[in-house]
Amino acid sequence: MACSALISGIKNSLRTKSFSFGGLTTRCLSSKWTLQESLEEEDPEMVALMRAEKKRQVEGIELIASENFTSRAVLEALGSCLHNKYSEGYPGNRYYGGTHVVDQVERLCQQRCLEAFDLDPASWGVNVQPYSGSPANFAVYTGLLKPHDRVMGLDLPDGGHLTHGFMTDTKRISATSIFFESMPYRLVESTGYIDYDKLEEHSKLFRPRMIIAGISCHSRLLDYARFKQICDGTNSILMSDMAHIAGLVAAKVAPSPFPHSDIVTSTTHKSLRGPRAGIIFYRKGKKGVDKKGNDIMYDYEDKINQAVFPTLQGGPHQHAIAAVATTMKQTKRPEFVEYQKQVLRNSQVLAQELIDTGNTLVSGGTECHLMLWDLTPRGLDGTRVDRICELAEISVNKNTVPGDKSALYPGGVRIGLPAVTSRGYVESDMKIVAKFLNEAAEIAAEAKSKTKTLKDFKKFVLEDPETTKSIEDLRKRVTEFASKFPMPGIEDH
Ligand code: DSN
Repeated sequence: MACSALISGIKNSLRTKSFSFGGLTTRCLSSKWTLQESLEEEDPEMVALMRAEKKRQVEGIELIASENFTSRAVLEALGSCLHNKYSEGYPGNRYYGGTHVVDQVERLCQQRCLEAFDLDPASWGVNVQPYSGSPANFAVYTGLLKPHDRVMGLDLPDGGHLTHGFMTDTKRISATSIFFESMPYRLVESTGYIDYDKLEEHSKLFRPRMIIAGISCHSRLLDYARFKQICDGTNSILMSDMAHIAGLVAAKVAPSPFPHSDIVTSTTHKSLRGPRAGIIFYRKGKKGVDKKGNDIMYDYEDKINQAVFPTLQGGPHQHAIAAVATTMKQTKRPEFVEYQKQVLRNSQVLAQELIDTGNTLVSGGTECHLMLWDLTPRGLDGTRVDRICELAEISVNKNTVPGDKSALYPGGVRIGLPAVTSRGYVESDMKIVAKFLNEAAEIAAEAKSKTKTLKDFKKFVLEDPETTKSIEDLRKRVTEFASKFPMPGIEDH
């Protein structure tokens, strides 16, 4: 039977409650529920929420530095039949039957990940199964460290990520600090740049097994060569977490961590603009030669793969793996490279506009897709400005600035350009965005001057007639401006 005839036979028989294969007629689904119902028919309540979120995304200005608007192609891969398949194990060695197709999906994804970053398959391998960035990082620690081994990562209040070992004076927050011993490195408070000298000095005392080069909120490019030199001094593994800048790296508009790192982890949904997923690159092949002249080989591959499955995860999400493969293919388009360049141009212009209008950015500017706006010189804080921005449909996130005493009341907001650039914002739009941000800060300052506590402030901005009018006026202009730009992806999803 031709494929199309088979499909149309199945469709017809589903409507008539039964279908037939080789003469065997099977009653399988009731006439009322065919599993062909649209989401609209099946779950209108959820569709209403999705429409509300879509409207928010279309009408708002999305400046969360880690977010992006992925393509229709990626969303289609995520919504595909690959979602249905279990495939514990790795291509060619699975614990379930029926995996010959998803084996090809996963191999294609691995190949494209290596190609996206110009990596030689003899020297680098990649695991594409981590569900996202945090599981990817923890898989590296699980595979390459013993419990209580020591790690050093950028402190979270200074711009590092939770998974890089975050703990406070009284509590071990991240699992990285619970199961391993973590000591942070920090910024030079006066400059906002990473204090590599202190990292080097402390690494000689702490002797970490691993040093993590990665950021969640830092607007300067990392000096991977310096990290490597510090690691060499203590025989530490260098793991680079390039989640934020992976798209810039793939487009070769930011320095690559690969030449200096032993391991590179990433998410795929930030500047890369793919699905929510994680990936781990590891060195393989020859590492060097011992004193007797014998080759020393990297031993990361089995350890990483074992850590991802079966130690930490179960079945890989093949629909996400397919979407990662599509994303990696997209990195080879000239338009992708142009997009990443535009992200950088937008970031430069917005930073300069903010500075020119009297604002302070940590480190005095940016070299990447994000910046950290220090509101303390304006007598403000991240929480208040974030709240006004949110009411005006501008999404940013409150963030600590160097010298902050509490992560609960941070002094700044993080601003990133990947998402709006995917919608087509260019340099001239950045001037308008800067104006909106300044207006939000002015409203926050006015409301702060009329209230005592943060609780009072939050109530006041919802109730005070003059303030609500100012916010509504700003919100109207923001939504009118943002709605003009196209939205990638699937209309109505
Ligand atoms: N939540 C991401 C970020 O904002 O940087 C990291 O996991």
